[in-house]
Amino acid sequence: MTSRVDKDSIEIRNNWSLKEVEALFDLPFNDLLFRAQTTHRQRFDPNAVQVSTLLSIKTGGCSEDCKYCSQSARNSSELEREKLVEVETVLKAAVEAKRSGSSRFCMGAAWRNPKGKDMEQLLTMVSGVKALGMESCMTLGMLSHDQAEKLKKAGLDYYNHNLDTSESYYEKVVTTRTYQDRLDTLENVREVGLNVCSGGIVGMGESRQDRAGLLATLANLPKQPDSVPINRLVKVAGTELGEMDDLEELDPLEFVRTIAVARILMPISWVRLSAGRETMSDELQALCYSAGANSIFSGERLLTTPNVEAGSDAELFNKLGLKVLSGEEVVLG
Ligand code: SAM
Ligand code: DTB
Ligand code: SF4
Repeated sequence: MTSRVDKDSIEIRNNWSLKEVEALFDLPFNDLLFRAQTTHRQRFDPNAVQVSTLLSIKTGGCSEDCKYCSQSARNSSELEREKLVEVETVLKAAVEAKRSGSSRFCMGAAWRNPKGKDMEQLLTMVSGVKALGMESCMTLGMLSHDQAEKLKKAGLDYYNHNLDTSESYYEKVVTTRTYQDRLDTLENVREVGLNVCSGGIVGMGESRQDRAGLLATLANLPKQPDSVPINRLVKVAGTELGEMDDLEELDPLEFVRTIAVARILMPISWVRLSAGRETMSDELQALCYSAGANSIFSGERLLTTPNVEAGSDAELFNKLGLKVLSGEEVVLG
């Protein structure tokens, strides 16, 4: 299958060539934004944003060598290693997230993959969040088919597993698991009927062609991810990328182009402005919303790094006339 038409007659293609995607990146900025906005309005209310909250349920001491990550045991960041947190603590945080307007609660663990002994506790977290009437998401590293099935049965809605970058740039960023390992996890997640959340990081020194490659791979998956987080690298002291003095922040307009191309390629996916918002101006975020981003992480913390200050999203949403979608309004494509 190379393309399908969804219930609203929106064409969803999974045969994007790298050249076609690069050509989108190369469009004059206004033409690119016009196309992204036109696509966005086919399916979504352009003035509405879905909000998720993140909680780190197992912090630090990770065996993997992701060069951006504060939680890798192989870097020299100051992060304290912690155990898997208690279910009660997780549910308290979920109640608070719901009260502050989040429709999805995302739990992240610094693991290569979950161990058998942790599964019971994870499944109880999922059913607890579900009972609160929130959507649940987990990101626990690589997942077997059997683990994915158990999480699905417990009521998990989404699984987040990022491709991070293009296949060719990948080895510069992670060596302890392959690109194919990541694709295999996405397949296991998809096969059991969990919604897929998958995106990547930009600003790691990759080229425009790599950004195009990442987005083409995501769009060409057998089913496009339901959510696509686009992270801008947060330079964390002690990590390899954080210590690279000559690594400059990605040009803000190139970041907007990346959002716009993601929107055009994946017309019915939630495109999430993820890590890196702390250092984005209101103007840059506003451009991202008009390029088709329609989801964010709220709260003052991501997993281990700061997010935006309390109240600043509400203030910006007010200025832009954006509304936060309630759980009932968040419908899948
Ligand atoms: N350990 C699991 C894994 O790697 O799949 C889940 C947690 S991991 C922190 C989730 C994602 O956060 C990564 O795949 C990466 O895309 C993003 N991320 C981590 N550190 C980041 C940073 N410093 N800047 C931007 N994004 C980051
Ligand atoms: C994703 O793509 N971004 C979130 C979520 N999925 C789990 C994580 C961002 C982490 C940023 C660095 C930190 O706070 O440790
Ligand atoms: Fe571990 Fe995930 Fe961080 Fe990689 S991104 S070091 S797998 S926590």
